[in-house]
Amino acid sequence: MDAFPSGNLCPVGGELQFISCEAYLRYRFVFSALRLDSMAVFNLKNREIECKVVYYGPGRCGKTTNLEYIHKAFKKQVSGEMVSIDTEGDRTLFFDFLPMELGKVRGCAVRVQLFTVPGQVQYSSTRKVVLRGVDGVVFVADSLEARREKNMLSLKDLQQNLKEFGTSIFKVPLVLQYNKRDLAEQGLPTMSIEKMERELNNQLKVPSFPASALKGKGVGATLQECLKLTLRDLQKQLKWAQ
Ligand SMILES: Nc1nc2c(ncn2[C@@H]2O[C@H](COP(=O)(O)OP(=O)(O)O)[C@@H](O)[C@H]2O)c(=O)[nH]1
Ligand SMILES: [Mg+2]
Repeated sequence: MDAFPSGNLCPVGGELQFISCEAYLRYRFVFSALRLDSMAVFNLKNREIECKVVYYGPGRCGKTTNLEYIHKAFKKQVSGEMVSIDTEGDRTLFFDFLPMELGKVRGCAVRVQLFTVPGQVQYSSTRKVVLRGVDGVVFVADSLEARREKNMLSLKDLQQNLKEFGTSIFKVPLVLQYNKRDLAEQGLPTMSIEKMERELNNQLKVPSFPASALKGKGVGATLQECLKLTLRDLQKQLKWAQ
């Protein structure tokens, strides 16, 4: 993938498309941050670890809004600009990227890269590129009743993609976020937490959080839990704490 064609042609959702110069430059920058191997980068000598957390979920469920809030609210930990690669207004056609530094964990400097995937069904290959080498996943589900099926399809898609990478949705550090809880207050038809738990988390049984990313509610708690699980998993895999 390093050798994508020069000029403004970029592989968008598996197809080559023309994008603006600016979007192309941002694409190149973020692409260099995407890890294409299969594990967190661990520099034993400098005692540094760099891991990757991906926000997954159907289109328009609020993944970009989560990252935007994190960018604003966790200034101390955010170590660079949020880069959003999109070409059509507010819809993420590629992905968003936000780097963070968590400070030292058990003697190791921990850096985290947050990514979002484009949720729309047709961007399946972009989702796979972003998901490769993932260390932890936040699955954002939309509480709107009308998005019920889209949530389930997207969770299935995540399961399938992880399987293709030789891992499993039951093994990867994962948390669920039930987003847009505020819409119920506006009288819009939303699903109850119990229903979402039953439909999305019955087998997974992972931590889940109600949220309103637009208002920042539940965003920090979701990320914190995902980072906790991710770091615990990496500690086990890399044995860095011993
Ligand atoms: N009411 C409400 N709207 C939200 C919330 N989170 C996101 N949105 C809106 O939903 C739309 C899609 O959000 P976006 O973050 O772009 O979704 P993405 O496709 O998953 O990245 C935008 O108009 C957001 O403002 C929320 O918690 N409550
Ligand atoms: Mg987006």
